[in-house]
Amino acid sequence: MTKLAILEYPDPRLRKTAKPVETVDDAVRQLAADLLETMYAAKGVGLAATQVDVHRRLLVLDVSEERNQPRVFINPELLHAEGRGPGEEGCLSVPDIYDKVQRATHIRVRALGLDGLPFEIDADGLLGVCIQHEMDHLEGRLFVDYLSDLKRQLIRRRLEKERKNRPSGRGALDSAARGVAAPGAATPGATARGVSRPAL
Ligand code: K1U
Ligand code: ZN
Repeated sequence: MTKLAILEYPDPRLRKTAKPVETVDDAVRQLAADLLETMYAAKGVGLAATQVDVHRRLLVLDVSEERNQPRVFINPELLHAEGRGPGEEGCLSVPDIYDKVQRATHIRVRALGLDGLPFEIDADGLLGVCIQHEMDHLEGRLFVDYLSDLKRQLIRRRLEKERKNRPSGRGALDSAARGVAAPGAATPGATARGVSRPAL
């Protein structure tokens, strides 16, 4: 498994729309494993392929306290949404920023699992919020898009300033120094470990 580099706001690659996964094959299963490793290492509860510069419709989650219930959603579709309420959100691509976002309180989602078979799930609470947040990533949307222009501008400035003050000063591009594969390494090309992977 490979820990991948997570793109950070306002990187324009976070704005790409992901394409459907055509076949659930070993390359897709490897990507899911790498996303889970990356999510656990970053102490997140979810991660979308977009965040590691892979523009395919795949996301992973684990909202369990014990961190032992990984879930993988391939080509997720929102079948039903109802209710509306605020929830506190964070994002590994917008580090150390948390704010309230209004989302549907109950959702039903259909997706493919790692076996390529469809499943459906009803979700509310953190699981429901997290699925909606990750599905937004696949559309190139970020939770900060729901905040005011002023807040978004302040967040952008704060993150840019913090990135400049990092020892390397190169932010998400400095993957090798952080021991992670370069963004986009899961698409054709070499990772930081020099392993190339077939296109999805
Ligand atoms: O970057 C991501 O998409 C992952 C993100 C998922 C998420 C968490 C909470 C609400 C919506 C989406 C995170 O894991 S942020 C970090 C985190 O662990 C966390 C933040 C707030 C509440 C619970 C967990
Ligand atoms: Zn996010």
